[in-house]
Amino acid sequence: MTDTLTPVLSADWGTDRAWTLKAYKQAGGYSALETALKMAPDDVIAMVKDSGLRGRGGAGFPTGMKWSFIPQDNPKPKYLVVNADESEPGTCKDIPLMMATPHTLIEGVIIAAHAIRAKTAFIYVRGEVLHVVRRLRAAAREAKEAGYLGTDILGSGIDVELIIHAGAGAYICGEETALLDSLEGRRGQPRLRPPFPAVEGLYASPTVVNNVESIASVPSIVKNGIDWFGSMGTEKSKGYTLYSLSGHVARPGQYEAPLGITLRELLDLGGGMRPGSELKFWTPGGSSTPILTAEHLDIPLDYEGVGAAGSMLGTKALQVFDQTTSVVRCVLRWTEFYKHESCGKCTPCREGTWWLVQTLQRLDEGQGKDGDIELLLDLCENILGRSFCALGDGATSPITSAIQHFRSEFESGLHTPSRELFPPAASTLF
Ligand code: L3W
Ligand code: SF4
Repeated sequence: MTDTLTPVLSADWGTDRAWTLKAYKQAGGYSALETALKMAPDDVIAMVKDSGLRGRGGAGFPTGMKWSFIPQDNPKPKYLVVNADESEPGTCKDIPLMMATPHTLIEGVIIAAHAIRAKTAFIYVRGEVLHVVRRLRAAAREAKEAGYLGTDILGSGIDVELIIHAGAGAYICGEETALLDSLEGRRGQPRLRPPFPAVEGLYASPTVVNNVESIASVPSIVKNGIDWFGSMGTEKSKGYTLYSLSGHVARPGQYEAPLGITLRELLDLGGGMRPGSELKFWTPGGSSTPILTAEHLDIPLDYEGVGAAGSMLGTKALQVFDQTTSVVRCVLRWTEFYKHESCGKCTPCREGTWWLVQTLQRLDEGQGKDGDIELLLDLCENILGRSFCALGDGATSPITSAIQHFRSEFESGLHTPSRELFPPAASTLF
């Protein structure tokens, strides 16, 4: 099955000192930039649009289309902001990418900035990962000294300054408008959309916000062409992508494979479930996407296939759980995370996540009250679609889907603690 892997972004992760400019150039790095700088900005946008590249941060929005929304008749400066605030539970693809080959991202940044005519670009990095900030800053220095950043890049007359910004460690700052508030020096809280950032973003100027993996995918498209990119993946979800496989699997880690691969195939690549483990439930994209079960092992991992199964592809963070895992406890852990990370701006999420945790705690302790399952569903109904941003909606996904697939475990919470049904000693995760 190993021929199913399509290492592109991860191709050089094992190379000696892959993060240096020297190693990157030896692997053909920055040749795509040279090509792109000779292209008209609109032609770069058209190429990315025609490639079918979709945002890799969770929503799958077409990247080239987002770039084309930047109003070029607006006299304000244009900005490119890379969302490197990777915090979705289970998601661990952008950080390894930035650590292993930061120049892939920087090359993508310069090409994207050229396309949207931005002279200033930012990479907003999750605050907890200072090692990533240092690595990116060192790579940006190298790139600048080599003439890839700054003024008159490679004699093209094009200028791009890159600023690496460290956040302060809040999950909500991965929401694009909260990220922009934070970058402007304010407390990170989501803004009302529309206007979308493409029209009114950083400093009320047109701004493209893209995920690390989306921008890092651009050089390979410029270098190898759209037919090459489209030869992988499915009709509507083209290309390859990084899947983060974790949990009760034999070899957790990053697997770069085409969109549309199934979990069964990915598990084969990851050595299968751990000895003695049977698949009980899994999430396709972090904890904000509804959980799926063993029934869904053969759905294509693309935006359409996962959507049709009642979930979302999200960040492609596949967390796999076996029969020793208590669904109630797992969902409680995720909900505690959302309660902690709720920014507090809107009532349904701020108050609702608090109530969800209280109720789930009772069920986890085997002290649930009659009507607690209905209470959970009612709370979720009042959060979903009534919250200001996707965090509130995401908090409801694991709960409603878990009740749908494992209602009897929640019913057991009316009298039996999870730890008795699923002794922690038997599980290697909780
Ligand atoms: C201009 C329009 N731009 C949409 C842009 C919009 C954004 C992109 C997608 O949430 C999901 C969320 C998490 N004119 C536009 C337009 N845009 N219409 O397109 O927008 P949207 O609203 O569909 O999604 P989003 O707000 O970007 C992302 C889910 O991902 N998720 C969490 C991810 C967390 C991380 C992390 O920790 N790093 O990635 C996991 O599933 O729940 O549903 O740029 O401006 N008419
Ligand atoms: Fe803040 Fe939650 Fe409301 Fe989003 S849904 S604005 S995180 S309180």
